[in-house]
This record gives sequence, C-alpha cells and structure tokens, in this order.
Amino acid sequence: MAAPAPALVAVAEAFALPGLVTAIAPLGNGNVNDTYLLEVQTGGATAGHYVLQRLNTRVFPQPELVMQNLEALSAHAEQHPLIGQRWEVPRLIANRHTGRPWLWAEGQFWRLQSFIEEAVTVEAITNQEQARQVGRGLGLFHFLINDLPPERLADTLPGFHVTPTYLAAYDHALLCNPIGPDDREQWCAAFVEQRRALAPILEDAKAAGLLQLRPIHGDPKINNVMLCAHTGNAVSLVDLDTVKPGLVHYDIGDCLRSACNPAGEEACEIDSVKFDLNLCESLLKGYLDAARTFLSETDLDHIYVSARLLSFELGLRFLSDHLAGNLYFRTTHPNHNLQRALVQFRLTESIEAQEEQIRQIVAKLR
Ligand code: GN1
Ligand code: MG
Repeated sequence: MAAPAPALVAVAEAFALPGLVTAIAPLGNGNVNDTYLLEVQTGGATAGHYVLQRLNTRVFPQPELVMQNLEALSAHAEQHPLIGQRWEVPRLIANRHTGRPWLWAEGQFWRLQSFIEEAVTVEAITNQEQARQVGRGLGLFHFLINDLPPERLADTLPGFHVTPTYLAAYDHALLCNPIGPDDREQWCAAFVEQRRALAPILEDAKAAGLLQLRPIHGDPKINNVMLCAHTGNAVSLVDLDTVKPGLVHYDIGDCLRSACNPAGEEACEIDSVKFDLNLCESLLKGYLDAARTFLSETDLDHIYVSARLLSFELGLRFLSDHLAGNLYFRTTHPNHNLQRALVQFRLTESIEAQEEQIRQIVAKLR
C-alpha cells in the first residue's frame, strides 16, 4: 500500500485506533462514497486493517441517521450471534473526542469501521458455488435482522428503490434535457416507454398488504458480500449505508441482477450481457436455504418481478443521471451512465426472455 496522505491520516487519527496508521489505499469501486483501507500497527506488528469512508452528504443528507441505523444493526447482531459458522458485522470505531462513531471535519462526514480480515470480494461471479454463497450471505443477513422491527430504523434515503419515484425523476430529467439524436439514448427512452406499467409492481403489492416492510440491506451487489479467503463461504455483508426499512424484494432483485450478469455492470460489449440461469438457481438456493423460514408464498411469487424490476430501475437511475449531467453516480467518461443504463436494460430484456425458466427455478426451490 502507498504511504498515507497526511490529511487522511489526521482524519483517521481522530478515531480511537489501537496504533499508528502506516498505510492508506483506496478501496473498492463505490459509485457514491469515498472508501479507503487503512493499515494500523502497534509496536511494529500489524494490528489490523480498518475502512475509512467519507460519506457523500448529497446522497445522504442526514449522515447521523445512517450511523444510527448502523448502531441499531450492530446492537441487534451482537444479541443474535450465528452459532457454529463464521459471520461478522463490521464494528464502528468511536471518535476519540466525542465518543460517537463519526467525525465532521471541514464540512465532510467521516466514519471508521473494522475491516473483515481474511475475506475477499469478487467483481464478477465465476462459478455456481460463488453464486450460492452470495445468495447464502444475503439470506443470512435477512435472517439475522428479520426480527429487528423496521420502525427502529430511520428512512435515510426516502424513495430509495421506490421505482415510481425514479420514473418521476426521469420524467423531470427529460423535461429539462430532452433525448438527443444519439441512437443509444433513443433506444433507452423507447425501452422505458414500453415498461412504464412495470414501475409500480412492488409498491402496489406493498400497498395491497401482500408484501411487508422489513429491515433490508439496500445494496447487496456482489462486491458487498465478503467471502472467506480460505473456505469461500460468505462471512459478511458490508456497505451498510442503505440499511433501512424496505422490501426484501429490493435486495433479492438487486442481488440477482448484480450476480447473474457475468459481464458485469461496467460491460463495454453490450452483446455479452446476459442473465445466467445456472447462477440464478445457485444464488436462490443459497438464499432460500438461509431465509426460507420467514418468507411467505406471496414473497416467493414476487421473486421474478423483483429481478426484472431492479435491473430496470437501475437502468432508469443511470439514464436519468446521464440526462441530468452525471450528478449522482461517479463517472469516468461522458457517456458512462448511458452505457451503464444500456447494460441494465439489456439485462432486463434477458430476464424477460427467460421469465418462464426463472419462475420454474423458484417453483423447484420453494
Ligand atoms: C451505488 O456506491 P455503491 O456502488 O455502493 C448505489 C446503488 C446502486 C449501485 C450500482 C446509495 O452503490 O443503489 O445499485 O451504485 N447506491 C446508492 O453500482 O444510490
Ligand atoms: Mg453502496
């Protein structure tokens, strides 16, 4: 790792670390926050690693509420340890001066958490066992927090995964920045028009009392599931900013759309984007083995639409951000969000084309 930058070291040292910061390096590929891995040593021996994050306060305007949710989750997890298997929840490290697990410095919001040691993440699934483990990780996470009353969690991101809200935001973006002559923009806009009726499907089921609010992760994409470096078993879900009340279907759909697209969210070759049924079956097997006990038949009936909706929704979010001038997701080139939207819409098409097979997988596993 590179020698630490002094400003980041000063931020890190405001937290109650057990030693000196000896290295800092960027961590992961988050689209919203800034994340760094810290190495800390005590008396020359490596004491461990920590994750330092600057929260994006444009996305999370009330970051203290995000931390309150994390504290509620940690307290709940401590009371419900998983017996006989490795499972960890990142620990929050207190600010030395205030005792709270965050630091405001020059208008920026920082927090520090323990790193899950001897574990790795993957950017693309390479085999069915990995898919099963990713599903198992999400299932264990849901199982462990299922009895945490959702009203104990603050709504830190109102409208998050409420697809009709994203459709309204898209319509607003369209008014301000109409679709241009670019073929790709036109294809995406037509794609959205054909699927307007899809947007409220989960919200309608919630309003009708068919689906219930529960605590959710909110962002269970594959690289937020940590796999044991030795056994390959899922041992933790990280990136807990979006833990809040929601539908487990947001999580199931998001996990499926992320894990069962081996070409990845950043695919450049659009024809390589496909929803892989074998990965889907393994993922759902892992998920249901861990979570089946608290899911209703109606919950299972909505798995297919969750995968379809969440890939459509993410495409819509990328497309809106592209039209609005790339204000939300971090981008590295001008049409980055447009390309990401195309990938998610292609994935949605692939899910739609395999509806019958996906429903059969759920029927076989239920
Ligand atoms: C964002 O920042 P990151 O990569 O953890 C986004 C998710 C999207 C994801 C797509 C708070 O997550 O909803 O699925 O990008 N997080 C937020 O890569 O909007
Ligand atoms: Mg995230």
